[in-house]
Amino acid sequence: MSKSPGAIFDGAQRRARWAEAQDGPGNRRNPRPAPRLSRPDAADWLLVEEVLAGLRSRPKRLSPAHLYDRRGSQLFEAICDLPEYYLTRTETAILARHAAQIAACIGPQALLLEPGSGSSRKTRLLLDALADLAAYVPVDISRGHLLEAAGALQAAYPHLEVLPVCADFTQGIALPPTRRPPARVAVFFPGSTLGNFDSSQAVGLLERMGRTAGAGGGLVVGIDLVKDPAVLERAYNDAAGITAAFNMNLLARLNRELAADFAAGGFRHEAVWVPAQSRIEMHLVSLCAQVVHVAGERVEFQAGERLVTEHCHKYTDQSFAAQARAAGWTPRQSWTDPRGYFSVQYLEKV
Ligand code: AVJ
Repeated sequence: MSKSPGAIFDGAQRRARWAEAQDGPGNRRNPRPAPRLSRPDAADWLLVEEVLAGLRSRPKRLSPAHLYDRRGSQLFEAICDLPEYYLTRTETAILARHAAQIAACIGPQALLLEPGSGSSRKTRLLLDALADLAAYVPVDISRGHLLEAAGALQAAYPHLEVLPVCADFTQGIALPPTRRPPARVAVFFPGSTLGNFDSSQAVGLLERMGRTAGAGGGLVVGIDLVKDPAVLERAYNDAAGITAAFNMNLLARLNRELAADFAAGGFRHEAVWVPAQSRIEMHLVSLCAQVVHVAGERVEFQAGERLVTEHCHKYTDQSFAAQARAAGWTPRQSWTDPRGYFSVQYLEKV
């Protein structure tokens, strides 16, 4: 990189400034090399406040974001390979089959931003079709997982600028400075993660993504479609019990990180299709009347009481288009699989 004396910031300085702004004053004395991560403790702070608020609400509820600590992220990876969990396989097949068309929608020299990037496995299908990407920005709340995935990706795509951001993407994302100015920003939001958000939250999230992408920005989003309830319920009640372990891991995490004392075996996993809301609901059902302590607070459970841990909304093309339009996005193109199980949509912010 050439240093022009007149320039206020070169790339490295801009990057350091950005990282500092993301990290906040508490971390200024502890500089680390770029790429930097935003707000290392933000997730912990959110955890206490959100968990206690959720346990005081009726029904008791926890944000599905808390399912994804390191162990939870590993279990989710295992879920993706389950025979019953058709979502990942189906979406991957759609992306593989239509990558060239999707890349053509995104256009040249884009910055590709992926909220909740996890292992970035599906991203590679797009990266292979997007030869001249300005940069790839994976955003994930699980720091170790994010860094591992970003490192592997950087090794596989040495010429691509990979800029990982550790953050809760629901809080909005500040774009890191890139070496090459992007022609546009395209948000990649696969996996039906959008389905975790209730309708008004989903609209808010899509709006924030629209603000991040800006006018002319793009959105590639994967949504799971409404189908036979038996197929849906099987996908969240797998025979091997991995989804149950994923759900139950939340309690182990609370025990570990919030000094909670959930008894092993005090709850069971349940996943039910709720047609009126067009969603699968994942619950932890209390097996007996019990008292649990979480971060110093006493929490009572009745026998059979449900703690809601996740909502997984299923869409039709129409219901999704209505939500996207409400958030200022215009649907441009969509792709599905032969069974019509899953849909990948391209939208534009005009
Ligand atoms: C990652 C939110 C898309 O809703 O299918 C999988 C999470 N939960 N099995 C989904 C999940 C239980 C998954 N998403």
